[in-house]
Amino acid sequence: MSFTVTTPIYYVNGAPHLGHAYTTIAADVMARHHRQRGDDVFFLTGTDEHGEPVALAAEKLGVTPQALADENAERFKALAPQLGASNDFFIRTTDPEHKAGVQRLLQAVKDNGYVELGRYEGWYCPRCADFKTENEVEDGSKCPVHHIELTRESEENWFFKLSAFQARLEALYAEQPDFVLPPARRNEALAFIEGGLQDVSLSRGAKLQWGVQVPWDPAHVFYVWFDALLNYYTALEYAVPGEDLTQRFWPADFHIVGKDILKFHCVFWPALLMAAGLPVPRHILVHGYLLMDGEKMSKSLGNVLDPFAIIERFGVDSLRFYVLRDVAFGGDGSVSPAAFEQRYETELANDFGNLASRVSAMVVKYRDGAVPAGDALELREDFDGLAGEVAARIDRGELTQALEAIWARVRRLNRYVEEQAPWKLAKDPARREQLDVALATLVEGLRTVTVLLAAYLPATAARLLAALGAPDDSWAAAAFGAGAVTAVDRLAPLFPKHDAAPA
Ligand code: ME8
Repeated sequence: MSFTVTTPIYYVNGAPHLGHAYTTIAADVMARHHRQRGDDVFFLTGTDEHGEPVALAAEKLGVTPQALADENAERFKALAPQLGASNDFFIRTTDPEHKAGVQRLLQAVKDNGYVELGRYEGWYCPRCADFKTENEVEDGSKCPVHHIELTRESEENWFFKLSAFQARLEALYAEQPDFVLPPARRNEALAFIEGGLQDVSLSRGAKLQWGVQVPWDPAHVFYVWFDALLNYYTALEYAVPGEDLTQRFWPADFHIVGKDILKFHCVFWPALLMAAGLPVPRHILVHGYLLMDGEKMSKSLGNVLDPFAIIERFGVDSLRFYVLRDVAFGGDGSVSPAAFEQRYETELANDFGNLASRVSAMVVKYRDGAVPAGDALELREDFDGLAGEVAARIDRGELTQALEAIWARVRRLNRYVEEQAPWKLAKDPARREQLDVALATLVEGLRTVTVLLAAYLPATAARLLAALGAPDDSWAAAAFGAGAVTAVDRLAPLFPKHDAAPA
């Protein structure tokens, strides 16, 4: 089976922050999970380089948009490996192949009869690059995302006939009830559609030159959102030189996006694909905001928390874990250095790290590192169906719930240590067999949760599985009882304690 997952392509008007890292981490968990299942995976991320958000930021800095794009695209490109992200390609919308693809696909949309000339009159947010409808406006004339005064635009434009897709979009939502996930976001998107669709600007005229030229009207560039959305498709045409991956990887399985760009992905995007005669994606997975002091982090608000500082001090896996654990994926949630530290100490260092250290130390102490053989294992019923549940939850975009299902077993294993008290069993020669069973159960339980956690904590899982001599992290190996660890060494702490709060 093939599996395609994408992040939004990020604007290069500023540096990457935790909000961007969040979506990239979520997409990476899905990509890694599907590789574990043996799927043929394509994971795409990249940068959105045209339009007003970038042109205005460059103007402010006194540099050309291209220079700003070149500088910041490098920073976003470097972010992916720093997050442990296993993306297969990094697209930049200034790539000549992408630009040619945009021109070809939008020409097809026009040839199919879905483009006409019109005049736009209304509100516009230059930071969102979004033409706001009256009911999207805050306090009469402000952007609900950036809280800045919107501009009043009146411009002759090419329009995309979005209104022609009202019925087809309603049918799509009826036939594919999980097209948008989670269900609350689906209802929001559907309500927008049912509220009545208006045609939308497809191009910008004289006011903006930084974009992909409209082939049938060279004085215009395409409105940045149409250029940007098409990245998900054009990337497949040139990610591998000389090969067209569209047959293999289109339609995408999951586009993961923040709720700020729901309208573009859940409404414009499927309509645009229909207009171009292309299949629509299987799912749009919409998550909420990471909040600091109750406000969405964003480059333009300037209240950013630096993911790099956390990675440097605590390791990348702890950041991946924290953001997917502390905020239920889909909803909004506050993040803070104090909450990070709390999760790190109590869950990574204590629940999981200590479990691994204790189990390995006990096998070394009581059995000279040899794991008792035989398949007399306890806790089978606690692990029964777990891998299936985790996979099913990830397939519904429930990344936090899947992680919680695994973590419940980490806690179960810790309780089992207390129940069994191997240090007492070891003192009683008559209970030698029970000690064997307890140690074998703990090693197998530890191995199983580690395989299940590999998509979330890839570096830690690889290290731990290697130390257990059981590097197989395929989904078959995620079944309790599937492994055969024969020996363990004493492990160094997986998540060392830190004294001071993170920067
Ligand atoms: O919108 N909490 O780019 P962008 C959670 N170029 N996620 C956040 C976040 C926060 N505080 N801040 C940002 C654009 N994000 C367009 C997208 S796609 C064809 C074009 C994440 O740089 C989240 O995924 O403003 C959000 O949707 C995205 O970054 C916006 O990034």
